[in-house]
Amino acid sequence: MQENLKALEAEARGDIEKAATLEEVEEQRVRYLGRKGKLTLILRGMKDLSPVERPGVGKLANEIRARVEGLIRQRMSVLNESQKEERLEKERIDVTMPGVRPRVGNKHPLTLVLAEIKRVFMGLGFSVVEGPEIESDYYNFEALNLPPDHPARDMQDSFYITEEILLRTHTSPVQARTMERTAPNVPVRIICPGKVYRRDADSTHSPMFHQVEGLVVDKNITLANLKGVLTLFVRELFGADRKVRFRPSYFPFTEPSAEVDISCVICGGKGCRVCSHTGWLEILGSGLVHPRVLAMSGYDPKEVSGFAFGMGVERIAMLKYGIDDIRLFFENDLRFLEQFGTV
Ligand code: 2U9
Repeated sequence: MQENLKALEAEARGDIEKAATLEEVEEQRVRYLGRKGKLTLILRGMKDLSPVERPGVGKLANEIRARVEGLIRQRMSVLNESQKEERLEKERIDVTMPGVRPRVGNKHPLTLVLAEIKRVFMGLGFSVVEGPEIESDYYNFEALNLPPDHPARDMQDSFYITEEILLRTHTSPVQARTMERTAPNVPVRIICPGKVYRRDADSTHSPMFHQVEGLVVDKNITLANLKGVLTLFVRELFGADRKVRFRPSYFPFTEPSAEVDISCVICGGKGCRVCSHTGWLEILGSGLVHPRVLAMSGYDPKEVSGFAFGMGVERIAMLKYGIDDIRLFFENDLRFLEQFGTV
């Protein structure tokens, strides 16, 4: 029995030394020390030995098991070490190689123009307020003094969802809601940017476009305040040497009303194709808030007055960058988008 054990130890030693990989060492561990391993079976057979033999054989078998376990550990650590070298060799990188430059995007021209518009008005103390794109007939039309038979309410011009609910056709309902919330004696000084929707589509009209509208309500607001603020705004956006002209107009929500023109950005006022040979470009609508609109939102028109204005962001961007087709903003053609600076 003792001879058998010694022979088994020699056999295990040879097998373990021959193992060339960690997997092969594991195979040998199972072969000798596993649940049905050769040494395990011998240890398990001890109970059949005579009480005289048992202590000597048992001691030897346990010593051999400890030595075989040691051999296995040792072989594993040797192989581990040499395989680590191989692994590190495979992972070697050349840190002097040039890197892969990530593609950097740039802001959409409408985002750039909107940021510029906000910057000017925030500098003048205006707050930015946003509101829902799905509106009720009341806030989109009625609160703005557009009577039920007004042509702007036509199904042909607006996207109706139900008889009473539609996609807003301007951001004016945001101002109406703000006035209603703050009346009767809190001053208002806000701009309202956002998407608006009209049933219109050609090179200068898109069914969805962006507006910024503004509203100031306080004691003693006059046409002089309107002219001062809008002249400053226009010169900030288009340059200090732009001429500005206020031309009488009509909107249901303002009285009096005025459209704002700037000297043509292309020809400087001499007359060209872009300004239809007038020397002027229309960029804004404006006016003093109609007393009925103030009253409907809870203000007393005898106590306060206000001015309001509105502009199309696409139109401003087209004039600023010399873009001749509004659809370019929404086609996402990189050849177009990449021409505008990163910020
Ligand atoms: C309230 C009171 C008054 C908003 C105004 C304009 C003039 C205007 C157009 C410009 C080009 C719309 O995008 S566009 O087609 N807007 O001319 N908008 S005054 O007046 C208001 C709004 C809300 C409560």
